[in-house]
Amino acid sequence: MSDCIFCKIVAGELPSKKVYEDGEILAFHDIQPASPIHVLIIPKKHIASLADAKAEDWPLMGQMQAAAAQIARELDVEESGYRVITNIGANAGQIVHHIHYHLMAGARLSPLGV
Ligand code: IU
Repeated sequence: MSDCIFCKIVAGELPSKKVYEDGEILAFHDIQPASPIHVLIIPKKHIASLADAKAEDWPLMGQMQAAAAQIARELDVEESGYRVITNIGANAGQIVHHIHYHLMAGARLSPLGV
């Protein structure tokens, strides 16, 4: 999508601090980290949110989760623990409408909730 900021990052039109890349997936440090380690894992394909993923996209969603686990190992937070979440829609606070998993680690994270 031409006006999507994450598609521009995928295309190399905007910079990112890359931590992982393969044919379908890109992961980079969040520009405004909410935890000491805060990485975003995105598909190169534009999908607005988990709610917009089609049956054909489920393998890709699995690949993103596998990438999250691999990145956590590489960043050495597997043992201390980490969180992988995706926000969907307004109530969850989704700002960027290109699906992304947040990988958060490096400190004791606050409980999920309101
Ligand atoms: P959200 O789940 O849509 O709320 O998360 C969007 C995240 O994308 C948020 O943590 C932003 O700091 C982050 N981000 C970024 O890393 N680079 C950008 O250019 C923009 C947002 I816009």
